[in-house]
Amino acid sequence: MEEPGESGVRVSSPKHSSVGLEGITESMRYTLEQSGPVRGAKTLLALNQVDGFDCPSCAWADPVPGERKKAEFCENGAKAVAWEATRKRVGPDFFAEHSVADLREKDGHWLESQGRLTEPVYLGPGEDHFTPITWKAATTLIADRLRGLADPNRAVFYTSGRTSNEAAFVYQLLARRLGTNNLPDCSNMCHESSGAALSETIGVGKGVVSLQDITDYADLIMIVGQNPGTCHPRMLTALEQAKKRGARIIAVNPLPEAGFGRFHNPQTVRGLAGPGTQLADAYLPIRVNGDLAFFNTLNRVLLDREEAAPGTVFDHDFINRYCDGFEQACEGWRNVDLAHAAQLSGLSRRMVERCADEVMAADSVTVCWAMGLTQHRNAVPTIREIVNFLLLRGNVGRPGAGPSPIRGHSNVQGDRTVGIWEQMPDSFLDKLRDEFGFEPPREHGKDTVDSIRAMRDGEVEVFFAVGGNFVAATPDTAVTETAMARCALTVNVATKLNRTHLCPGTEALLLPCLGRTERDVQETGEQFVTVEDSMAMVHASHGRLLPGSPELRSEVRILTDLARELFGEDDLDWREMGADYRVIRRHIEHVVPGFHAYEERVAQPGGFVLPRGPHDSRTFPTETGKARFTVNPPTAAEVPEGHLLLTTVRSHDQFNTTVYGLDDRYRGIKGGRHVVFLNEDDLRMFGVADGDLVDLISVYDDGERRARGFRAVRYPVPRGCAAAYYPETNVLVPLDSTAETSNTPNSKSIVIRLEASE
Ligand SMILES: Nc1nc2c(c(=O)[nH]1)N[C@H]1C(S)=C(S)[C@@H](COP(=O)(O)OP(=O)(O)OC[C@H]3O[C@@H](n4cnc5c(=O)[nH]c(N)nc54)[C@H](O)[C@@H]3O)O[C@H]1N2
Ligand SMILES: Nc1nc2c(c(=O)[nH]1)N[C@H]1C(S)=C(S)[C@@H](COP(=O)(O)OP(=O)(O)OC[C@H]3O[C@@H](n4cnc5c(=O)[nH]c(N)nc54)[C@H](O)[C@@H]3O)O[C@H]1N2
Ligand SMILES: [Mo]
Repeated sequence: MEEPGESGVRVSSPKHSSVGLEGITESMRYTLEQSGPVRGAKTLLALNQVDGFDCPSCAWADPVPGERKKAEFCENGAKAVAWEATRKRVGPDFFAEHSVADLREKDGHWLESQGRLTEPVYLGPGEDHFTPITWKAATTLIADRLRGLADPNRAVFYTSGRTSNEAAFVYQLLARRLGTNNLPDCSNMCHESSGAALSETIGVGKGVVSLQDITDYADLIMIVGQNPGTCHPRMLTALEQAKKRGARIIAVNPLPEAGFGRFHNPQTVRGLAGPGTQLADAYLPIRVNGDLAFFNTLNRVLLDREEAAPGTVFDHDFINRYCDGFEQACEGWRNVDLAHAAQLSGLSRRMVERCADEVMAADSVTVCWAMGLTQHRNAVPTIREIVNFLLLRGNVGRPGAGPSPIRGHSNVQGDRTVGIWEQMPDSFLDKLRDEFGFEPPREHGKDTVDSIRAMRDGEVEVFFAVGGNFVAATPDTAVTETAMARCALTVNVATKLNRTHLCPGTEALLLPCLGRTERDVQETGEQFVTVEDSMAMVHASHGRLLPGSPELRSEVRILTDLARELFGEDDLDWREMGADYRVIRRHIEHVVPGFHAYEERVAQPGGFVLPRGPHDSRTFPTETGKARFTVNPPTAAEVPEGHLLLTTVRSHDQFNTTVYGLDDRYRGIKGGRHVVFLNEDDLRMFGVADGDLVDLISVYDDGERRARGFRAVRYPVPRGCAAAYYPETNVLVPLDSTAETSNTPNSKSIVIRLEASE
């Protein structure tokens, strides 16, 4: 692949502070470049406002209406919006000029920089250029192919988390009406492990903490395996608010991320001109995948203290009344080999004791986490152990306390809520049956990894994606690309061209859709959509800009038109749903708990919050009706002598597979992404100098995989650990290396060795 401008990576020291003036100038530069001054300003000012659109970047929650700033966005939100609002276009001339084979030589950054897709295009068997096709012909073709399947399970329907509640609901309805639960989504690679651990232990598969819990109440906020400075920048403002009222913050991360240091709030003069606010009070440089060992040790230390002075550490009233499994869990902690656990975590007993002091001094503790925890073999036990930690001191269901997985894509949580999941519970499927009068399939569908396996094995013929970049985001790139090519038909609904579109099946369709910033006008007038953020707030998003091309269709409309073609006009009220999104919201209201009076409540400024039993009333809808302690003995990935454990991270200049630029300002990297961060002593031991080019070779049961030409960068990562950027490193992640229970790819626990590049 061509890597423009990657020859000259420049490295400087990592930063110890975040945002400030550079954050503002960066977002302005990118906005002006992409959208120009007028379109740019118009979009930025509507971003995250009550009557504007929801930021298409991360899922961080918005402040209550009265407390929003004029500019309620961050540098990365601004980039995401400018990316969508760009004036550049990929029209029919583009595809006439470039063959698919030519385009495959380009990297993702180049592909997306070409601009917005403008009209539907088709690639026929054996052809090498996409050519224009009408919406009608495209829809008929897909319906024909789907109808022709011997079994509906020979189709998979992938969703990326930008899809609105309305489009997602219609999409899952279409798949289930067809007869399949094959609804893999990006969540399978993201917070699936959180969902699995939380459902089992507290009965709700998502976070149960509100924004106010963090800003106004938490005494101690632990940020584990999450990089808020880059991935959830508006969280820094919330953390600053918390700090100002005296909250303490502990960061647990193998990399000392800039967002843990001094925060220069771009919204205030003091933030820009003054010394800023130091966010983290303590930083624990944990080894990659050392978190289960760390939380086991922390819980054991708390147990020892409780046993030394009974009744002073644990919240026995809470434990007795609301929990089960406590005694077995204590037994588990007594059996922990502390010396071994310290080896796995890389954290000394003293560090853990100090952390326990902070915990005991706090009346309320919130634990926030993201991908640093979810993408390991033992991710689910790790998160269960965090729940144990919180339960011990009653830190669930009171102000400022609880587990808070910080979600990624802006509506990934909402998509799940309205049915995008290959294993929705029977209660949902029953409601769907009652609402629409057909029997939905009950057999669980395929998640992302199983979909790839099925495509590889010739068991799937149609791959349909609403958004995302499947082949770049998923593991084992070579395997996935070959698997995709085995499909008879691949359909991608997208805003911009990406690698996945260039891995066509025998036939392929690329269907351009409206983005969230754009006006969506249907038969009954202008529509809005709704989304749910990380804190379970549901609110409206109104597009403001003129569509990037008159041919663009909304995701909802593309799907309802397909359903009409597929099932006929006498089937469900597809036509009405496409013409008026209120009809879809009414269906959601009937099917999904918590959406009563949807239309009225979402019209309120700021929207409404979905019920969260554990948070609101200490109700735990688990199997036993109680919050559950579990036993999760410490484990970590085994790393043979001479090998390292590689974690894959996002740079400051990307949104998942979308690469905005080649810099990672906070980590001191400029002009390239093929870098690997290594500890000084490891460099010495392997005889590699800072600046050398190395190949990364992953080692797994089924053989080795290689990623070539990474510049070694001396960096303060713990010994035995390494970090490099995703998605370039996905070639190294074996398809079969996944987390227990959640089947999430282990993309943050990759055993590698280094070789000098040729
Ligand atoms: N700008 C921007 N914003 C984004 C995204 C983006 O790509 N760019 N992506 C969105 C999405 S979909 C998601 S899911 C989120 C992702 O948000 P994050 O999870 O914050 O993003 P990652 O870069 O994957 O970083 C994981 C963090 O965990 C640390 N880490 C790695 N391994 C371990 C480990 O074993 N233990 C611990 N304790 N820490 C570890 C890394 O050093 C890093 O700081 O962000 C969302 N927001
Ligand atoms: N090694 C490694 N792999 C990972 C991760 C990791 O940390 N390490 N993280 C995982 C995580 S957390 C996630 S969430 C996945 C992300 O996986 P995906 O969600 O599949 O990937 P994205 O890069 O977010 O998708 C970007 C594409 O979405 C399309 N798009 C953008 N906006 C819209 C829209 O409004 N509508 C439609 N229809 N299309 C749109 C554009 O064409 C763009 O190219 O990757 C996972 N893969
Ligand atoms: Mo994600």
